Amino acid sequence: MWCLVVDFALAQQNLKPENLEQESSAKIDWLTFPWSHRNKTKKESHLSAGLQLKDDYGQADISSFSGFERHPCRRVCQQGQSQSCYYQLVVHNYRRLGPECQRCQFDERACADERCIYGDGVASPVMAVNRMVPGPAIELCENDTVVVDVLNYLNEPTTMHWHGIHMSRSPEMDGVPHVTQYPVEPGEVFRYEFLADRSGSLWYHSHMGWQRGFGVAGNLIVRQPHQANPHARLYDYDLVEHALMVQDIFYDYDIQQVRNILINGKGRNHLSQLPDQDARHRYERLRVTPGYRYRMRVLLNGIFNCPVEFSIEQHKLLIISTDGNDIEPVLADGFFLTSAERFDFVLEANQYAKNYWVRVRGYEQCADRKLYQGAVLSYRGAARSELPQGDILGSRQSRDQDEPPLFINDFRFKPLKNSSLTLRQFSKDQDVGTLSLRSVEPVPWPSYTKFLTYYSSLSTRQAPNGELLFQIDEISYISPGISLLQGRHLYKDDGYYSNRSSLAAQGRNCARELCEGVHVIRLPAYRAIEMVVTNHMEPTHPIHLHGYTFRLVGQGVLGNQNDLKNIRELDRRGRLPRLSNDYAAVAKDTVQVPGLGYVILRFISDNPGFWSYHCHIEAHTVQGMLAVLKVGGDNQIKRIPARVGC
Ligand SMILES: *[C@@H]1O[C@H](CO)[C@@H](O)[C@H](O)[C@H]1NC(C)=O
Ligand SMILES: *[C@@H]1O[C@H](CO)[C@@H](O)[C@H](O)[C@H]1NC(C)=O
Ligand SMILES: *[C@@H]1O[C@H](CO)[C@@H](O)[C@H](O)[C@H]1NC(C)=O
Ligand SMILES: [Cu+2]
Repeated sequence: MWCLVVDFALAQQNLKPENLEQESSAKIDWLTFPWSHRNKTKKESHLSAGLQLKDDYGQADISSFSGFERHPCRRVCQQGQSQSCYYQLVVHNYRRLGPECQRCQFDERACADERCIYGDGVASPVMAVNRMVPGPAIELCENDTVVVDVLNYLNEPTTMHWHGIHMSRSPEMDGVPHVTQYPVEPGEVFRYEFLADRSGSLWYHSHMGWQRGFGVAGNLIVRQPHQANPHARLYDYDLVEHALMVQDIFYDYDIQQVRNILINGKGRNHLSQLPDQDARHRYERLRVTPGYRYRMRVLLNGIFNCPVEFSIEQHKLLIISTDGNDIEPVLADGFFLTSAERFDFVLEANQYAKNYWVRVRGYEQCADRKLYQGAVLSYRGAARSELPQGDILGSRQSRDQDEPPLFINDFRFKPLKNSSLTLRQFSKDQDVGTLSLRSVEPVPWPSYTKFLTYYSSLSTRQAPNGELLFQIDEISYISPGISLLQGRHLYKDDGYYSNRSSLAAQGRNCARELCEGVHVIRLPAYRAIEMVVTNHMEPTHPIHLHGYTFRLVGQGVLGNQNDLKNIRELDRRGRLPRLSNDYAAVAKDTVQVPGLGYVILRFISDNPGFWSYHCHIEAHTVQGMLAVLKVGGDNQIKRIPARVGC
């Protein structure tokens, strides 16, 4: 039973929305519930007495709205000791700088207690998970069975995607509305049940509309037993407090404008003229003890076209993993992230024991607004509440003054100087491209493998009403009325799907006219697939593929826009070089397609199902930059009971 309709009586009993009403009195209209009990009058004293959440909730209820710090699945992972792990995620409307933040404004220590989402100190509606933005981190071990009840307290439908999990046994748990499931309506619970089929720094987020931008996202950390972890010896601690979610945010409902970047939901107020070191800002703090090495995880929950650069004052970062996939370590000064990308690094606390800035600088749309953000790396022994000296950004300097700084995954691609592309060494004067990273895990195919290549493109088109639509293969995605996976016996593919070839067969010229539809690309199952994705636009697009981890074997700039139309021909002429040896090609689930450039991805299509393939900039996904890969025939895809709705 995948789609549960909530037993309302039970849900109300367990979650006691009446209790929530106590602090969401009529004047707080942002905490609304589909089954709102607004007319129930509660004692006003609760409000004036401040927010005594702990008193107001019974023991059982606190767990419904808590983080998972004491969850039994948070443990040292051991071979063959997988567990079944249950979580409740309540997705609800909430507010940054809401009334529960009264004490936090004056006392930093009070902020966490009362589930205050302080943010940057600018009041704005958000969508929270268990009263948190970002939502609570889930920590698991590889092979655990995960059961998550997502309770939709919003007044709009939702779904949850488990970014990085392959869902190889449960394609119906991928969380894409009208692709792998029906949306979870307000007041409904949906039970996600899946195997943690790989390890790494993963995350969960809503796949519906702008909900990820409103805050519905959290870390999903899947660890391995010590013996299975190739980098285990490189660090002493792997703490969830050192997992950072960076997010670019909007204010109110103005989804047109990026207004700030936050780190774990906190940071300096960009609107204020206060200096970075002003004690009124609330920064995330990472505590370390001198002499130890810490694994840290950074993820960009990117909403706009806002790549970020990450570094830590006076420290080198030993980068060991990207998108949850271990790489041969690279010692760098920092790295860039585009939306949904992750890097894990080891920080050695080997500097003078004081406070240092963790620096995040925004580019593109974020640079237009000069957005940047900080967090504090705080050594034990340094003044606990003090802030580092100086400005957050300072200069982009290597710790080693004589050497130029080394940054990884820069989105500002320069056309390749050497088309033979055997550049595996990290030259000292050059930042390291993603393609130069090497996986510790060899590719799962032999070197003589022949790949089936699919050419795909990213572009924009103006709709007749002036709206700017984003496209894949010159088609803007339109969500179908049924869910593709569940409903696939209810329709005939050939009439229902649109793709480049089907539209061409209908005599449509998508290069000239606006093409929209349920964009489904068919790929055979259990084949070696290569996708060549070209970008006809100047900005970078981070492309994410569901259901698979792919290997990156080509990435670069082509420059000439007109040429991109003949991409197949260019490829034949060798203008799209691939790694000469893909043995250690870096494994990722999201990769940036450089502006006016291309990427080449390879994977074995051993996971039949309907897998979304889309740009991870929320604004672009919403405007049509999504397609679905239907991998395998109907008989190869797991049988899911057809339901027209839940
Ligand atoms: C998880 O399962 C896979 C496949 O059965 C196995 O190779 C791996 O060792 C398991 N990991 C753990 C931590 O038990
Ligand atoms: C460019 O590639 C050639 C091999 O085709 C190699 O000999 C040369 O050293 C490369 N140049 C650079 C700058 O790496
Ligand atoms: C395009 O869609 C048509 C109609 O559903 C289908 O027959 C064809 O296989 C699709 N082509 C590709 C490349 O996905
Ligand atoms: Cu995009």
